[in-house]
Amino acid sequence: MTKDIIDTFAIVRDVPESFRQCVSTYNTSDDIDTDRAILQHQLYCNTLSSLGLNLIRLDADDSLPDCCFTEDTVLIIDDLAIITNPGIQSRVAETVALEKTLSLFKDVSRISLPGTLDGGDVLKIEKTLYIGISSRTNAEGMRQVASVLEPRGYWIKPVEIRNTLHLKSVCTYLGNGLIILAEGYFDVNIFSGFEKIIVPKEEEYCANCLVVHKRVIIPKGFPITKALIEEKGLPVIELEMSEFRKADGALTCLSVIF
Ligand code: CIR
Repeated sequence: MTKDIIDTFAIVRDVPESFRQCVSTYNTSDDIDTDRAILQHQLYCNTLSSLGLNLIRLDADDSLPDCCFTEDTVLIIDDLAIITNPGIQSRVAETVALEKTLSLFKDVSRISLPGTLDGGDVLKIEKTLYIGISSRTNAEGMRQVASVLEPRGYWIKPVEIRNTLHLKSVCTYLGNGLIILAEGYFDVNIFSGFEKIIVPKEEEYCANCLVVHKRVIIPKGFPITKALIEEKGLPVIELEMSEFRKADGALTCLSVIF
């Protein structure tokens, strides 16, 4: 019998006043509304708390416009925090605060140049880490993760991705062998052994979902995908994510859960 390990903590970081200066490729005429982003972030935090997670809430840093996207800065695997080396220079200093906090809880290891890695490229399913090789994460970053985790019994599998920011921008794991993904961004045969929900083209943003204690949090406004998830018997919670979407961010990006 396998024992479920229950996630207890979520590290989040407040939205900085400088959020509008974040890195973004999102094509919109609609500027980011920072006040609305702060409100959406608060509702996100409230939701994680209401699902039983203890929040570790870090202060925003206005010199780091993307700092609310904590997922990219660290991988937490068992007793180890692997501090990443984000693949865009403006985000590298975000790791400092995360390392300071996590060193209170975990052993620490670091990805270093020439390796780069964003946490959004790492999809962990049981003992396997699928790592997106992307514009942010390179093969050397992946190799460094492998050198730390393979001796601990993990498997590392590269996934070449295209036309999207991160692997998890287009693919997340819902548990019990079920993956949700958008087609056309990587070779989906890598997940041949899994049951899949394929999101319709017009709802691709909903391929990034956040599972907390068997509830699936999805972005608001994607009714087809919502129904597809509910058909699998999974309870869904919707959250408005409009301002984070404009920043190329999604639900998993805003926390590190362990
Ligand atoms: C960036 O481009 O790095 C941020 N604006 C968005 C990061 C989103 N993070 C994620 O997908 N894990």
